[in-house]
Amino acid sequence: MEGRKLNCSMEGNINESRGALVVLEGLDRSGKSSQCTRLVSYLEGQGINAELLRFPDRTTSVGQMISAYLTNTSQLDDHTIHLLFSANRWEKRSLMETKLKSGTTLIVDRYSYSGVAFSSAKGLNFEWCKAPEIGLLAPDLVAYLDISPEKAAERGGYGDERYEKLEFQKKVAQSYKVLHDHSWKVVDACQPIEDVEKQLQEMVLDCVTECRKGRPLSPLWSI
Ligand code: DGP
Repeated sequence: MEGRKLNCSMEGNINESRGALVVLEGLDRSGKSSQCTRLVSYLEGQGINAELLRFPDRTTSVGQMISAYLTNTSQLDDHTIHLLFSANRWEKRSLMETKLKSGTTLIVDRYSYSGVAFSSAKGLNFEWCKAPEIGLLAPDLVAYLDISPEKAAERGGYGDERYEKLEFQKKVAQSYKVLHDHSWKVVDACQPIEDVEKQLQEMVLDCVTECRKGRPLSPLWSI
């Protein structure tokens, strides 16, 4: 996927078996969170060590600032909150690398792509949005749960958080279109939940097999 060049901390990892870094992306209400939970249970049932991570991780002190912003309890400049979301991923980077190298597959609910899609939807420069994400771990698989903003909005409605508005989600959908590349696996999120689940299981199993063979870890968006 992104940047095949290895940085120093990742060298020595070539051909060593490891867990897979799998990211699920999509609009709010696309079904990501349920599918992430189901995937972890499925993998565990197959005897594969797997853990669920989600970004933002609201349990850290940075995450609590993000949560206050999302729930409209605090106001922050768009650039500032962008960097906080990124910092929230950076604070987990080394733990993620350790887990992957120890053979644990990570199923991640949102990652840097959300960072760029949501902030650029507010009008921030695309390349500026990508910059703080450079050097995080590149996912082995990005699965995009594809649903139109209108259909997503019909799914039980949005909550009260800052970005859960149809007009804004339309802009996020546009940003995801610009951001996505040929390596992403696009899954039709309007299918029955079990069909989405089955497709994800197949692609994740393939990915886990590849990583067990020793696919090297690489940095995201390396320059
Ligand atoms: P979630 O917990 O997945 O519902 O995410 C909370 C909200 O934050 C959701 O509307 C998507 C948005 N979001 C997630 N990651 C980022 C990010 O890195 N940057 C920005 N600006 N928004 C994000």
